[in-house]
Amino acid sequence: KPIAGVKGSFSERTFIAVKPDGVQRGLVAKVIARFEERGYKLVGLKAIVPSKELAEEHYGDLKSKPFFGGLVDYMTNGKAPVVAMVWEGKDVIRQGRVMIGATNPLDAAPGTIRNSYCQVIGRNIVHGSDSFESAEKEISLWFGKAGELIDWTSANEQWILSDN
Ligand code: IDP
Ligand code: MG
Repeated sequence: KPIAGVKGSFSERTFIAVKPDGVQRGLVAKVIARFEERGYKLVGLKAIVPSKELAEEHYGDLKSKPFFGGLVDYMTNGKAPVVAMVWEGKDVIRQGRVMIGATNPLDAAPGTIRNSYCQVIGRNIVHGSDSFESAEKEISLWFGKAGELIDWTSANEQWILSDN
């Protein structure tokens, strides 16, 4: 099966990260709670100061942007780690983006993570994969080593995922 699970199925997976500003501000538990309480399943979690190479690859599509250097420094300077996670469940890639809210926190809808906890685009505390292809790339980049993702069965599954 693909590393991001099967698109559209209960096994779909997304990469979510609390960025260093979110960790520094003590918001890790708040972000985790949003996903946990919705019934998504945590299948990978670690605190990591990413290498420059990892951050540059992660944000590869933004390489030409004027803020790229600052973005990579902010992610990698070690003033706080990134808390990297993989969450699994129905439509979790798209839902994760909706729960996080718009890139610019001032445009983020009320109730979203960015609306609730931040003000500016350069310190928007959280990352989420924006497509199935991004999820595949990002999960393998951050959790590529064997054994870093855990397959497990939630005892709550039948209560969260049954349609009848
Ligand atoms: P996303 O995080 O909502 O997917 P992207 O456009 O992929 O947004 O940008 C990745 C990250 O780059 C943003 O979350 C933000 O941290 C940073 N970023 C994007 N645009 C700007 C900007 O104009 N100034 C500073 N940082 C930016
Ligand atoms: Mg993005």
